[in-house]
Amino acid sequence: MARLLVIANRLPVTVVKRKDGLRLHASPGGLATGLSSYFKDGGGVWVGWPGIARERLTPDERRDVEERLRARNCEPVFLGQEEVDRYYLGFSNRTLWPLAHYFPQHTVYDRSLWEAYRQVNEMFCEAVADLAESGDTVWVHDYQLMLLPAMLRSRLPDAAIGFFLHIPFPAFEVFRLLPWRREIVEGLLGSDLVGFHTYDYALHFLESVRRLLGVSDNVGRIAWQGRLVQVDAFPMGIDVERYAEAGRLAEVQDQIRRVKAQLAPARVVLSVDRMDYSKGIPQRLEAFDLFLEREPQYREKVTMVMVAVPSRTEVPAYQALKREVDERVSRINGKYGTLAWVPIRYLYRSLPFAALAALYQIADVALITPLRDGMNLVAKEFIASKADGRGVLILSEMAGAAKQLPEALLVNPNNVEEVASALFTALTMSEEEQQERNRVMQERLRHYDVKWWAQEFLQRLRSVRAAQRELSGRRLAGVERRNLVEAYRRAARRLLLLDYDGTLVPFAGRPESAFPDRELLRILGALCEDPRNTVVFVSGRDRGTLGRWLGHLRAGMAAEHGVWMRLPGGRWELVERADAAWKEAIRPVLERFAAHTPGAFVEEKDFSLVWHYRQVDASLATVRVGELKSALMHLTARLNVGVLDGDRAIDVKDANINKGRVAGRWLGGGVYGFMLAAGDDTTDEDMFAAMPPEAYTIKVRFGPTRARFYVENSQALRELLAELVEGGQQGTRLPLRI
Ligand code: ADQ
Repeated sequence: MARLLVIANRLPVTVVKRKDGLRLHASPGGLATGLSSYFKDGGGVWVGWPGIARERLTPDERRDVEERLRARNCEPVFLGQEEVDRYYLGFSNRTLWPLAHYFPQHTVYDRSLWEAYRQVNEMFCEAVADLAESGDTVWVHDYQLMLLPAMLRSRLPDAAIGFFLHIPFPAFEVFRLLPWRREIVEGLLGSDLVGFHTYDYALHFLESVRRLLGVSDNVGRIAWQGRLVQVDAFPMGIDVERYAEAGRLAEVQDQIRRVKAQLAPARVVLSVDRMDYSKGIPQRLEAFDLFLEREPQYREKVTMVMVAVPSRTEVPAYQALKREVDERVSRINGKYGTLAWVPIRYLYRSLPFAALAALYQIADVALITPLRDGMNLVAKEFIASKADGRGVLILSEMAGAAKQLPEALLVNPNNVEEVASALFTALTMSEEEQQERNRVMQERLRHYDVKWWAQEFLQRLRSVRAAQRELSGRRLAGVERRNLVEAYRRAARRLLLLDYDGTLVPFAGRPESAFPDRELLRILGALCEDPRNTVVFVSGRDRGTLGRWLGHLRAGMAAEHGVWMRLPGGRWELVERADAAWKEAIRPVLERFAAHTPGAFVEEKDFSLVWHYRQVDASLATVRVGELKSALMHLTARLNVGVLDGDRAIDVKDANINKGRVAGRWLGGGVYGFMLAAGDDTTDEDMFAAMPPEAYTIKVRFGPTRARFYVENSQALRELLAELVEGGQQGTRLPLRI
């Protein structure tokens, strides 16, 4: 049975060693709830660390733990204390976490921590590789395991691998600070599907891929190492029912009564998070201070209940934060408190579900103001808890959740004045307005709950795999390749239409350095010498260069996408009655754009102008190409001029000219038993489309295309042509039909 393997730093079960033996504590988070249906009947296995250092267990205990965990569908990865310190508290929480939350000042760059991170990712890889069976789906979670997808890909090339990041993916300007940025990005690209909470994070990731690896996406799809990788947003939801119905539980009602007795009649502002510098707790306290200062009528009328769960207490930045929060709380309580009223009730601990649920019920206002937060589930839990629709959420616009909860009072957490005013607005908001806002949010939370999230992700993973299979099926290999060689061998007349740049030679920094090498000339020479062959070079290049580089071969040529043509051994002829008067209008625009874009330059041919941007910084190129295209769209509207997207080049030329017409001319010139067209960029797609269905059309590069087949690169095409040269010679020589 195909299973779902969920890989996360922590298992949903924690092992605790007591004097009386080992205990297993379930700590099911949102993830476990969302995936529960996949875990029924052994349909899922969870792989992760069980929360206890390896050296604290004897070999017997370890076996015992293993057995007991397996009975709960969990597979432990045992980590030693040193590994936990370096991989988890170290690289994960002192490097990746602060960087992802835009705290470069807390970010530590330490090679030994990185090394530990890599090693622990390897350990996880071993564990998963041992466990995985063919057909299993692997879903890796979060920033502790960002190298794992690529590691798994090399061990399990055919596995379905998904990755979800629970924290923000930062803008490239921040991410680039990381010395191991490339490894991290490549690590994630081992997946078939990479998911984030919001589109912003997905776009940040795509930008990093573009800038670090030079690979652009097509609507979130990246062609990487012969595979498609999909990148998209999947905002994580919560178990809405659990919170919506909690108010009815006797245990929760009991809690509500007790807390109310303590706090009433004051109104309650609730703040709940892990004690983490990303959560903006000091700023929140400052805002509450300002609010009490400015609105003295609320003193003794409002109490802030602040729950902060201890977190990563071994990390220095967290210790400093704890001291700061303690001090601020006492300062405010000292400043405003009375014998009858404590302005801030501060709990530094984790709460059991019933206590937390009771606070969600009681609170009039939830003040959730992280400086950065991947999503923030507390905000969602608060809204879902409000069965009667009363209650106001003040939410930081820096939390991923703000994208889904725009009806909340959204604030900039750094703007203390704005947060203080939002508190006033919240406390004076009419019940109708509260209910109106909450109803909309509740409906949305109900629809996009945590089950939806898990299903949506896994469904998407399946569809990416299907698209991938379709495309990889077109790789020219095995029997298809043998058929091609055989068809070539048997044919009495053959037509080969070959693009030049990117197809026969790899791209060079400047167009003039991509001249043909000796090996290529040898292969092409042999192809052209065979009297059964009609070889045509179909290029966007100018005729001068083509003539100089390939003119000595017995081949046909088409220059500037078919403006000029030359029969084998013949002279260049102007075959398309092209117009070039438009150039005067277009050239200055292209030149102006080139002047403002370091690395770009304009190439002028007889009937076309080309704006090259191969050497332009990738993200600047994206911006400039968009601007240039829209400028050209206006200018070319009344001219009969087409704008073509080449490979890192924008080609402007007479609209009637394209490689499809070139193909048509040569096809019309004879009857061929074998036809082949090979090219690498969008201008070659016209040629593919013009070929008859039985022709062998080959895209030189993996990616979406109209061609029937693809090969990885120009080297692979050369190998194919070399094989044709050899195979073709073994065939019987047939008289040439004229
Ligand atoms: P966290 O940073 O931990 O999670 P959050 O999304 O708010 O932040 O999740 C916290 C969870 O812990 C909630 O389910 C909440 O109920 C619970 N919790 C909080 N305080 C508690 C307390 N005192 N006692 C008991 N339980 C408490 C990371 C990212 C988030 C992202 C999640 C999920 O940082 O941005 O939303 O993962 O992807």
